[in-house]
Amino acid sequence: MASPRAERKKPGNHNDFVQLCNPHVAAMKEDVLYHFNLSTGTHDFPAMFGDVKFVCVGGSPSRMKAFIKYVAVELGFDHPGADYPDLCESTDRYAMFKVGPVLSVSHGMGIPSIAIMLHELIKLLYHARCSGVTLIRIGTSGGIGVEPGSVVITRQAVDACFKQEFEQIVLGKRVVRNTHLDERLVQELARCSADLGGFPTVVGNTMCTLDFYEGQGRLDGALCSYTEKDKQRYLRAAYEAGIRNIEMESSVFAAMCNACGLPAAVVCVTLLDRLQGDQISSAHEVLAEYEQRPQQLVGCFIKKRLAAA
Ligand code: R2B
Ligand code: URA
Repeated sequence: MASPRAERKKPGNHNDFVQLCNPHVAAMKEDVLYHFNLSTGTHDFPAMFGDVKFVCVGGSPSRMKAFIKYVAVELGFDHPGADYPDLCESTDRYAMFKVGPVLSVSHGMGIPSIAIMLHELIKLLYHARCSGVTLIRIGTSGGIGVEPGSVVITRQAVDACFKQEFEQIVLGKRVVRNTHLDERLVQELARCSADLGGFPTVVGNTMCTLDFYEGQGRLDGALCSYTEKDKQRYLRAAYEAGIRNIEMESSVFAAMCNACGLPAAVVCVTLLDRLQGDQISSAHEVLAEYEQRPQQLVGCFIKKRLAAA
């Protein structure tokens, strides 16, 4: 097994400039961030993004636009009717919005989609000479043994075998990266949840899978190779391993942020309890309200951090 060299920089602090784990980029005359439709040759990254301190990422473009609108009002940067242009013009691969020190970026579904976005996002922060940046993924998930609508703050991102690692094939070899997340952020976010009240929040492990259906032990996909009993056994073993929710991006998010020394956190709401079923069938308004919960928690966190700065 190949081990990544020179990774796992010390955790960032507020004077840390964003660094890459790739010596080749510094030597490039121009860097085209293809999926953002942004380039160092055509855009002034330090002017556009140099003041970014908080980057929030989430699956859907509309949710990330709603987040920037919410946070702009919450932090007193703007009025409720303000609109925000998508900074990734002429591409719909990802969407990006900014207000003050907060950047909000969509990443699509699954590990490959978020990984591509994160390569370009971390390079963007590096080219912009950003320092003291915190990254938070806000999203949805399936809960295990928790009330639907609960927010899970991830302590450890684990794979489908409950291991705290992210494996990728690089040049034909297995590379395994650590999925360490920042414990201080976990505690800060948990305190925000206590301050906010209003919805249940738990700190627990998050399982990251490659698929929504069989990969998460669902019985309702187009394929299913196991029984209800097998599914229950697996999900209960996951619960015993401290896993409280399942989603599809946390492991590579944690691994990439960790390798680049960026403090990172994952905050996901649970849409259902997977011990009780597989289908997400709650009313649209119920799900829409659930989806606002991670936004509220992270809005509160940013507000407190800015007040303390
Ligand atoms: C949560 O929800 C999506 C699947 O519905 C996926 O992106 C995830 O992690
Ligand atoms: N997202 C997931 O990945 N799984 C769920 O069950 C719900 C949302």
